[in-house]
Amino acid sequence: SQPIVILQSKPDGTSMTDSFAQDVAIGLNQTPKSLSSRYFYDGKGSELFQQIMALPEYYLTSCEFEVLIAHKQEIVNYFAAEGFFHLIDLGAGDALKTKILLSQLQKEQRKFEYVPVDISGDAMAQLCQSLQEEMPAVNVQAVVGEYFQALEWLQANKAEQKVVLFLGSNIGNFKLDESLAFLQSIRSFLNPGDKLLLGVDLRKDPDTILAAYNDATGVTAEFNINLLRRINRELGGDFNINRFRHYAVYNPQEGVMKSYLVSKAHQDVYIKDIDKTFHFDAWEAIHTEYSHKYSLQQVEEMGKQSGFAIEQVFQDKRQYFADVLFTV
Ligand code: AVJ
Repeated sequence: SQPIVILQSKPDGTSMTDSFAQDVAIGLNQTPKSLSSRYFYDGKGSELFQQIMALPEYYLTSCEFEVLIAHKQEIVNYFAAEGFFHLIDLGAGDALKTKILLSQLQKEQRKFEYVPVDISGDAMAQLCQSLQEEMPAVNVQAVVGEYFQALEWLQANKAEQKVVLFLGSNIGNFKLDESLAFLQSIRSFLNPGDKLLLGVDLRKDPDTILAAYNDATGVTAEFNINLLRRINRELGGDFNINRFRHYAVYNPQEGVMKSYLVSKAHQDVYIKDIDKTFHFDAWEAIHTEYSHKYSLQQVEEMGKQSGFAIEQVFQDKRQYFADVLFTV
């Protein structure tokens, strides 16, 4: 069988490109304007995100590495004790962190299939190739698609034993009600004994959080602005990217980092594929991303409200980050 399944179309039959154009048209027509962070991850965006993960300011990745390396043995001990299971990795990306668990599972000669899911086809192709080279014995079934398509995959394989990974604080991109709905829908496709390992960024000094989204070298700014470049490339937009700037701000009461693209001048932008001109006032902002930070009580409560119980919490030494193991 092919190692990569590409789920290109949405349930209503429209393609991903159609929905990108549609979502951009809707988002830029709204007041206030917004674009979804799910569109950050084209080939260039995935590459930029890999650079972000290597930044000294972006503590999330090194903290989660620390957690997984320190606790890999204990973590995989909780995974489906007997028999074959599917390890479903939502938003796998380059899967550098997951590879820590994969090599531990391999070392213990556990029987499983690895199912990485990501919206970036480039990322999944690269991942399949690197796994083929580094861990040829691991069975891989990559899925290129959005989270809801991963949920369909879960539904189709409902009877199997499953461990779902949702690492890297990817859940932080959802609004709070969406994250609950998403966890509930994962839960509905799991059986007693199945697990969810959820990576969450914890609340901490606001300056530490702020710096992670305003790095000195400007990679995060480039990552945000790439969304406008992508609209230019794929939808025939004429954004002058020099006339927009990255702005990211943390709200310590809501525990959320909000990222924006701010128009530095009064300007009009034409997007050919939408055949529309969008007007920007000077200093008008497009909201592009939420990155939620949680308290452990909040995480426990989210789990409870979606039918999960905490089995164990794994943390780094500074307690910046947590990988929370939930069980059904
Ligand atoms: C991949 C969603 C976890 O929100 O921290 C990094 C993406 N945005 N820098 C995050 C991101 C800006 C990241 N997640």
